[in-house]
Amino acid sequence: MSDSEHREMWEKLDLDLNAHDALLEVLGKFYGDIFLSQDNRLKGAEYLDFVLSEVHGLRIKELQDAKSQGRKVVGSFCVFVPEEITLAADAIHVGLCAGAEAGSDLAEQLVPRNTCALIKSFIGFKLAKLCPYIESSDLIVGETTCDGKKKAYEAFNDVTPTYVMEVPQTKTKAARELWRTEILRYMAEVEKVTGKTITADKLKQGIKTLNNRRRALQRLTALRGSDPAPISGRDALLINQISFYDDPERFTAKINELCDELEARIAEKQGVAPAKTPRLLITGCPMAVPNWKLPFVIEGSGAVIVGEESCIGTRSSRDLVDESGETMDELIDALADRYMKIDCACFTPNDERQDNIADLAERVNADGVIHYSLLFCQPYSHEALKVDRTMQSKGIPMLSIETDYSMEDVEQLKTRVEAFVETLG
Ligand code: BJ8
Repeated sequence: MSDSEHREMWEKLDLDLNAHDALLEVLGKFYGDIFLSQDNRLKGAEYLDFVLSEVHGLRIKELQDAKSQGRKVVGSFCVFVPEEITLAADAIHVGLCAGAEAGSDLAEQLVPRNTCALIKSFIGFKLAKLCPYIESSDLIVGETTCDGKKKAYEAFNDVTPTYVMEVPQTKTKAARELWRTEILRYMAEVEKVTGKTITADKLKQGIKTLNNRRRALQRLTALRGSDPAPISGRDALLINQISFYDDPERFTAKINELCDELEARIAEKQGVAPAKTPRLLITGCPMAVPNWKLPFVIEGSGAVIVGEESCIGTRSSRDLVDESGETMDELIDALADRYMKIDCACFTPNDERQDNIADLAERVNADGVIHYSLLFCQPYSHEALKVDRTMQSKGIPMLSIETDYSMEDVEQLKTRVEAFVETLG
């Protein structure tokens, strides 16, 4: 696509072209410094570079082309929204979580200052007219997870209609029933927006497509257990981030190719850092595009990241949906069961997350854990204390970090992370 075609498309989406140009310029520079500067990158990273370079270009064009053929676009903010239902209605599902500070000052007109950066970011991107994904969405789906998001969707609904799913806060039988009902309610909404009837066959196909995407990501997670680490944490995070934007079938094929390359690397004992480099697992809040600050700091401090226990990480790929059901009832049950396994810190109690982190730390051979909470995120800040105790009991050192999207604390973070990495050496 030429520059003028890009601009014409963005103009039609009513983006603020000047602000959008400035955003893309900063992002391009960031991307170069953080990703393209890496040594020993995989050949498969060309796919990542291409998708990111076209994240506001060709991918948006694909969405517009699909819309002109009558397909709908659904945008969501949380891994609780069952994408299988969206696919079963032949719609396209994209993640809307934003990981940049742009527009945050505008967001503070709608939500309090002491709201986490992730929430301010998605509101800010809408108010500042910066996000072509929000502008392409025919249905925007929120969810009742943390209090910050719940209240933010009320305010957001005044700006753009937002459909909200009720996510339970416990894992009781009654909570599971509520969630099953919510899946059916979402299905009815998607059918209304798309004008399509979701059949059991279509749903089963959607489940298979997304399970295959999860399997490719599970394969990647397993390969990262090797020493030397065959892929950087930055590139692995980028893969997880792209999984929320790109076409699921194309993504799965590309990540499986990349995993083939990783296997060959592992067989030759090659890696992105020498064997015995301190290996860190990141756990906590999701890191939405382009939130790459902490991984950049960590991997610039002599460590390599070998796993991400977060929604933009193993939480979204760990559990598959049972594919054996044939009837609509069986398939909806399978979806309800799978989604109720998500161990978001918004649940109480949420003990399975402790076990899942310990299990992942063991599988990827982590020497240490960095718990990452966004400032003002109550659920994850609370659980950081618990994760620390769990890690202590396993003899795995942990560093707890609270930060936001600003670059002001980068030097301070570097000092803390370097000191932590030294203790692991
Ligand atoms: S399932 S983690 S994607 S809710 S950082 S907005 S929790 S104050 S993002 Fe999440 Fe779904 Fe849970 Fe995953 Fe609130 Fe915390 Fe902000 Fe957060």
